[in-house]
Amino acid sequence: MKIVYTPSHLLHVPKYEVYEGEKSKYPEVPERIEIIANELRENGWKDFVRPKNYGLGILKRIHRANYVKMLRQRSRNTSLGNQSFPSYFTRDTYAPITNGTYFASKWAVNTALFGAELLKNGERLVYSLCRPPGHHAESVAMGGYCYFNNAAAAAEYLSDFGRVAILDIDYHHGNGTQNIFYTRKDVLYVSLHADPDRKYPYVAGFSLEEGVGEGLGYNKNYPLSLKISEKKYLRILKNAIKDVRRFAPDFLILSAGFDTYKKDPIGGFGLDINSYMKIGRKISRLNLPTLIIQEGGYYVADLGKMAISLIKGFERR
Ligand code: Q9C
Ligand code: ZN
Repeated sequence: MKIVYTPSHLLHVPKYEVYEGEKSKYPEVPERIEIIANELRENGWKDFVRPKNYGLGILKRIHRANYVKMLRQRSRNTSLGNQSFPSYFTRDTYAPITNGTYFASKWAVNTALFGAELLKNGERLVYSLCRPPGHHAESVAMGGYCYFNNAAAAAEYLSDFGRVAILDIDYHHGNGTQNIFYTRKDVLYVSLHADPDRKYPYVAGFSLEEGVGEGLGYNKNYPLSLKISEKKYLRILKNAIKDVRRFAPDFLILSAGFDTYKKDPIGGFGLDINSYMKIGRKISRLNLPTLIIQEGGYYVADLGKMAISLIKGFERR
């Protein structure tokens, strides 16, 4: 398995998020990716590759040009050590812009695109260590620690070469990814996530959201109870996997968030480290070229263990 990694994400370090008007510690920290990368390396996964630069072509197929330009300019105009929030272009107060945000976000997209190109060229399993995460980023809006939608960029790239399914197992619904592909039938979006009636992003992720126009039937949401057990989770995952199989895609993109872990400070279903191996194994039985895109996960100390568990599930069939 190839692992796509770049240190560019280290330049994106927001100081705080704003919650109900109060500042609080920013959970989406650089250590998240560093821990995963280090533990993979120490445990024998040594095939690390650096992404190349893909420019703005694919990015502008999923985000509007003025949004991309806004993030570039705003990042440049935010001095080191400061952060700001754009008014029109955000959904919430969880995605502050720092000086390095545009740079890091663009390279997170390059990290996803490099993984996508590897799949196109015949790789069976690739892990793109994207940071910042992407699945909350919509065409013209950042939010939920996300700026550019990495998984959507990879899907857009691969959609030129075949049918693409995105399976999103982050704790939160990927409103951005859903939104970007909502009218399309060549990219399937399937998500398991905490019930949006109770959890972020609150306004999307309900089961009645099934796509629109040509895209009707190509969007599937599984909102879950906040205290769901591993057993029940795996049962619903099985249904999601069936949706993917029925679609018969050429490529699978797995939006992988580890905030479903029972100790996660933001999310937390009844899942343990070992659950990710079971999840990986089930998904691997689809036998599809698969690109794993890193999304959330905030119990930093155990992120490496969760990543290794997931990959073991994929590699031992
Ligand atoms: N502290 C991802 O996992 N909720 N984003 C903040 C108040 C925002 C999560 C709650 C959650 C965003 C990629
Ligand atoms: Zn999440």
